[in-house]
Amino acid sequence: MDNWGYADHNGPKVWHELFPLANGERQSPIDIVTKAAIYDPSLPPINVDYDPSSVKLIMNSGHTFTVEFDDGEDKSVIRGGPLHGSYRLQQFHFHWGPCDDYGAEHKVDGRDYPAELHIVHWNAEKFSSFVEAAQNPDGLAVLGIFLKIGEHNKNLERITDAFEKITFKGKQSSFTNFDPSCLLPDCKEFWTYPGSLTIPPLLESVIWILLKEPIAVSSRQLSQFRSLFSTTETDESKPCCMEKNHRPVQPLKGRKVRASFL
Ligand code: B30
Ligand code: ZN
Repeated sequence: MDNWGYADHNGPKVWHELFPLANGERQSPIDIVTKAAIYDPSLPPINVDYDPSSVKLIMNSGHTFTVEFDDGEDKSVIRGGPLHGSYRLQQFHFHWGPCDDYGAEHKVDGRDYPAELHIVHWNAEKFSSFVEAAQNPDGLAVLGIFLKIGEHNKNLERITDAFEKITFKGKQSSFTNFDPSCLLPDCKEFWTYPGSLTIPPLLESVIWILLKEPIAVSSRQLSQFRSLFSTTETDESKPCCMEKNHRPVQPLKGRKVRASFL
């Protein structure tokens, strides 16, 4: 395997060759079996407190695009749910597939959604950097939101309008005044379970919080995601689009999924 990716020769099936954690005990994503989830009435509601001035830039990482935040102080945080204390917002990104039938990472009762938003936070009360947090079992909290096909999503326009500046891998562009809570659904009911990063190095440090209610985006908006390049502007190899970037579901291995709702 050269660099990891999502093609046959470097995709999720062979990640374990370089990242043995791929076969670990708390890997993500998973299929949420709703009947097996345990209702936990002691789970507080999720509380997001984001400052739109903390956003810094949008960039093409070659495997997705990320919108990144200034995480040098507690400007934007998430609290509540399964979390002890506050977790600081670092970035958000999406996963999608080659068509509108699948592309999310988590499933619900075997059902596929076409894409999934991940809002990534780290525990700055216990750890001094994202990198340190990512090496600890309670270091990261990722809020996951399913996307379904429906009406055009106005709140995504700021993001897709920036794509012309980040067409190729490695490109970045400044991004200002954006509050990702505008991308959340009205209902904040969630499932939660202990898992991992869904890309190498697949570290087992993520407390997953998955909202039950999806948000709607248009089919055209998802095709804009697929138009980004996973290659650099000057790549020797042939130009490639990011047509898919989702990891398949992984074994539960005895973990319990909790639900905030009955
Ligand atoms: S996920 O939500 O489990 N898909 C990272 C954060 C969350 C997830 C996956 C990865 C992460 O921060 N990775 C290390 C940082 N990245 C930069 C980035 O966010 O774009 C370095 C890298 O991998 O090259 Cu990708
Ligand atoms: Zn992700």
